[in-house]
Amino acid sequence: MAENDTGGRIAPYPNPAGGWGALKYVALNLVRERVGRNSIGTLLAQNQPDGFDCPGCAWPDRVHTSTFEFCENGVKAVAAEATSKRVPPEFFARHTVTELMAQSDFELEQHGRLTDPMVYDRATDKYMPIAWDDAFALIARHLNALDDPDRAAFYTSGRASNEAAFLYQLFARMVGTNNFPDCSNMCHEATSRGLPGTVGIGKGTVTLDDFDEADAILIFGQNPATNHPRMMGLLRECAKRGAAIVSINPLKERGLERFQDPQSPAEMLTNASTPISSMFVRPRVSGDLALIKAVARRVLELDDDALAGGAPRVLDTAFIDAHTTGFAAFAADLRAEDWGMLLVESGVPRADIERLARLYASADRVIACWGMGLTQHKQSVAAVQMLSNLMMMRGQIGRRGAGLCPVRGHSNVQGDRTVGIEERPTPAFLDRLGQVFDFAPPRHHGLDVVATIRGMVDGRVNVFVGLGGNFAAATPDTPLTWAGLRQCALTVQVSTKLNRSHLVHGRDALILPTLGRTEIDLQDGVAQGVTVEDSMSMVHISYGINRPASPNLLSEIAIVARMAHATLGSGKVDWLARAANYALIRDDIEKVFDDFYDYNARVARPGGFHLRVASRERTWATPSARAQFVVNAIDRDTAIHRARAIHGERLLTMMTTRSHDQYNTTIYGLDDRYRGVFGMRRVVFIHRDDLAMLGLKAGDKVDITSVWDDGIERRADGFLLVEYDIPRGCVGAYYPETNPLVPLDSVAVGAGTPTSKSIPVLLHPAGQDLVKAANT
Ligand SMILES: Nc1nc2c(c(=O)[nH]1)N[C@H]1C(S)=C(S)[C@@H](COP(=O)(O)OP(=O)(O)OC[C@H]3O[C@@H](n4cnc5c(=O)[nH]c(N)nc54)[C@H](O)[C@@H]3O)O[C@H]1N2
Ligand SMILES: Nc1nc2c(c(=O)[nH]1)N[C@H]1C(S)=C(S)[C@@H](COP(=O)(O)OP(=O)(O)OC[C@H]3O[C@@H](n4cnc5c(=O)[nH]c(N)nc54)[C@H](O)[C@@H]3O)O[C@H]1N2
Ligand SMILES: [Mo]
Repeated sequence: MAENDTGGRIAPYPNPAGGWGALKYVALNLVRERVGRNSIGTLLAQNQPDGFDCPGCAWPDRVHTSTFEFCENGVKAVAAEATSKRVPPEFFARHTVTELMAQSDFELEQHGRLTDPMVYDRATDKYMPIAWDDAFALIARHLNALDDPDRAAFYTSGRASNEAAFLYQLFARMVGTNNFPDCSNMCHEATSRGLPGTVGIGKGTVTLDDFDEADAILIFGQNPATNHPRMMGLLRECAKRGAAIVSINPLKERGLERFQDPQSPAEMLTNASTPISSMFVRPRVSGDLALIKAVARRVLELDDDALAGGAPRVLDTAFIDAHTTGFAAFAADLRAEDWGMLLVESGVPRADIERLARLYASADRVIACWGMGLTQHKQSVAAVQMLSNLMMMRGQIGRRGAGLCPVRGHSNVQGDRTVGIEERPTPAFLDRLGQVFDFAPPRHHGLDVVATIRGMVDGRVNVFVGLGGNFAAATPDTPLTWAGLRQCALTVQVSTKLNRSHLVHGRDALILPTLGRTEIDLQDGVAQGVTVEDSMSMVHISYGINRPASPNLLSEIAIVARMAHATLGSGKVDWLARAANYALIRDDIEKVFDDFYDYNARVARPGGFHLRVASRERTWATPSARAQFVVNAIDRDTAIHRARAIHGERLLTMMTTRSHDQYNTTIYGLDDRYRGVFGMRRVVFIHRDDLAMLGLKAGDKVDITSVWDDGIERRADGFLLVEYDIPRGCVGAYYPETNPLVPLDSVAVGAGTPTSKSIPVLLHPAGQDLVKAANT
């Protein structure tokens, strides 16, 4: 056990994930947020037929039709919204923005819910109250003054409902831009850009029922016990009935080792737990493309053996012949690959590759899941496509019990993209939108997150509107991003809680407080529901049940509608009518997207409906109308390779992940108990031999710099070293503290995702003169 000077503690956690530990933390959170007894009923309405969709994550649930499903981190997300703490105008009167900047993200979150619209006042460096109409007039003035609509950017975070997101994209396109940076650009973009090239659509192909029949479940780069806890109950069922679960992750995450189900009285009373993964494959950070390629190569060779020995084929040749193109070139590329290189690049011992290949080749039905461990690297698009190739080799797509399962983050991030939050819209979509609303949408592509930041820094983008999220903290290259935001003429944040993005602002700045999903949304006296699409393409309706945090909140839809009305008038679209009745927006969505036929009727059914995913039906929306095997070479000239050539083994590859007590940039608490970290966040997980190699020891403080070729020094200071079971040459730390280290231009090829899970870094004893150190 190690103590640090701020009272933090490192102590391995002996218990399984879930269980009594989870219940204890739930109680702690309800107390911390001072959630009143009356609101505790809220928790029971989570994911119920007449309740709200959990704002925690995008994992689907069967409980829209059955019983309450317990989820520790879902409770935290709900408690954070249902908190009785408030940030009223008097709070802003007491603090300048400069003062608030000195507070940590954790402290900012603790103040509670925003209650009134606020405008920044330069003279006092404080936010002052503003009437809603005046706020909308200010936005309209800025937008209408732009010489080019592309000087505005409209950010979306994935909690926005389908209705809010649809209205928002319509508004921005009527203003004249496709600048839609969104959280997805930093998240599953490699999935959304990679899968269309192989199976025709950038979504998963499985539903929950498929898990009941899968023989093997491969989990790449995902930490479900923390980030998708409702997935754990399902994995436990799968493990219990004998399905093989494989964790492919540099870390042995606790939840993938053992899980105690808080819903199982037997496990809770006897303090028993269920082992989850039967196999751990541990690539080095960013080694997945090489690993998957190596497995695919072995599957090909196992098929050669079968063919030679007269045994049943390993490849699903019927599927390959009837449904795919490109197999010959793909197989030739695999055969030409150098084994030594695959072993080095993946970091996985040959025996583990062999075990994984044999397991995959012998399982009848396989589901492949993946999270951020696969998507936040330079070659993420290639890795997603290679996984899709591997699954296609054995026809594991589009049949029961098998398929692709990207596990999304924000509860409606998938739905937002479905309804048009897309900086690269298709011509067909634009045609339809233009027809339905009688206008000419802009045709040229817009800016994603990284390009928006670049645009702000260059002074091209100078109005920023954020529909939720925390752009200033979630994005890479923090000092550069902040400089970009600060040169904006106007920044607008539609938010529920105080965050960094309110403090790093443009010359004019607005905070527009909004209802959360747990709150009753009355329009014209009628409670309105909003719809969301989960990670498995189920669309359902969500009704809030709590009293709004303040009488002066507007719904996101009302905010978008009134912003649009003030900017564009209501000649073409009756914005305010839509804000008064959200069913009208669902009618609009139905007119623009065929798959939403009978939207209002179908969403009224318990559990909602499944949005068609063509690849699930083995219909391939690719140019060839077939699933396409794609050849992807392994890039051996990445920033990490180049930096290692200069710095040798001192160069480490850093992944940035979530702790157990945070929701992205929202920090609920300072513990990450499954990884044994308590009361602190500035830690670096590192292998014992790397500590020795660097002449450092656990408990030492280090400053971190990243290596990039533009001569800018990027650093994050004062991190405690924690000896950890992590592959050599790799280190781990938490986000967002480490975002200053991610170079803006370091992105996934073909997706633009910041490479926040493969940052080349050097560690220096804290306080050392880094320029001198780098030269020694
Ligand atoms: N409680 C809670 N729930 C959340 C969130 C939250 O912050 N808190 N965030 C939401 C959002 S937006 C998202 S996107 C999801 C994120 O959920 P996850 O995808 O689970 O995200 P992370 O915690 O960032 O990282 C996941 C895993 O990737 C592994 N990893 C790192 N590098 C590599 C690699 O190179 N290869 C492989 N194979 N693995 C690697 C890490 O060890 C870690 O276990 O969760 C959503 N749900
Ligand atoms: N280094 C590094 N960077 C990363 C990642 C990483 O793994 N490593 N992960 C990336 C990923 S996967 C993602 S998705 C992004 C997340 O990026 P964002 O989505 O921008 O960030 P969040 O932290 O989820 O946003 C939190 C804020 O949203 C507001 N909010 C909460 N609920 C609501 C609501 O109902 N309505 C509105 N209008 N506002 C609300 C609150 O004010 C809160 O402060 O970060 C990315 N950045
Ligand atoms: Mo995400």
